[in-house]
Amino acid sequence: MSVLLLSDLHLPAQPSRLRDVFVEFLEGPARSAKQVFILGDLFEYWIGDDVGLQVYARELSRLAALSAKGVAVAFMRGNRDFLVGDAFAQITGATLLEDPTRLTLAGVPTLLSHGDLYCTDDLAYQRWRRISRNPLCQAVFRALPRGWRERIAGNLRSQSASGKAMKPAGIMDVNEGAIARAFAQHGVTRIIHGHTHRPADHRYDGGGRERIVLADWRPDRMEYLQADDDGLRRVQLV
Ligand SMILES: [Mn+2]
Repeated sequence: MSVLLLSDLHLPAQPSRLRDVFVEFLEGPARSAKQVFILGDLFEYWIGDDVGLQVYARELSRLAALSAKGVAVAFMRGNRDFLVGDAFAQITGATLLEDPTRLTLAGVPTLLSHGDLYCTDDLAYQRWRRISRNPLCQAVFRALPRGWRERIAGNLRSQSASGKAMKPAGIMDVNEGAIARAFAQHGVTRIIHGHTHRPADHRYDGGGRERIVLADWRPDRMEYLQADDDGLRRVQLV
């Protein structure tokens, strides 16, 4: 029985091939897995459970069906869907994971994270992260009418897109010092994360430690990571 991991699908609110392939994944390979880990940014944005549960009703019903079948679904919030809340968990049967979470995966002590925590060179982003994760700020945002929240989310997305164009590419990647500290602090030999949209298998200490970066989904590449007794392998859906 395998464990499947994926992140950064960035499913839009509109109909999209990404959404169709995700549903096919839930009705296909996910059904024979033991566990499915979604490590953040499943959604392009999530402005509150009240709206998200409607917009993504089809995907959530398939997640619920998967849970009902006995597949353990775990969801970690990313920087786009950090407002995913208890109603999401209730309706899908998913467990909400803290970021980071340590576990033994395929026999290896492993740390799972969305990944943005370790992008410590991007000081402006880390400042935004602290504000956006503040419970009071979140409560104020959630209380706004839907139209306002959509406008704010839209503005943040375009700011983030223009900000990215201005920033040197390196600062949007993880900081290797922060990664080294995470290996040591959590006593793991493998870290699996997404967020950076730089899918790769990094090895350290002559292969003794590794950092697996999950692939973001785009029209020409949609994949998940499969972990079982034989190790890890990336599986292409598209
Ligand atoms: Mn992200």
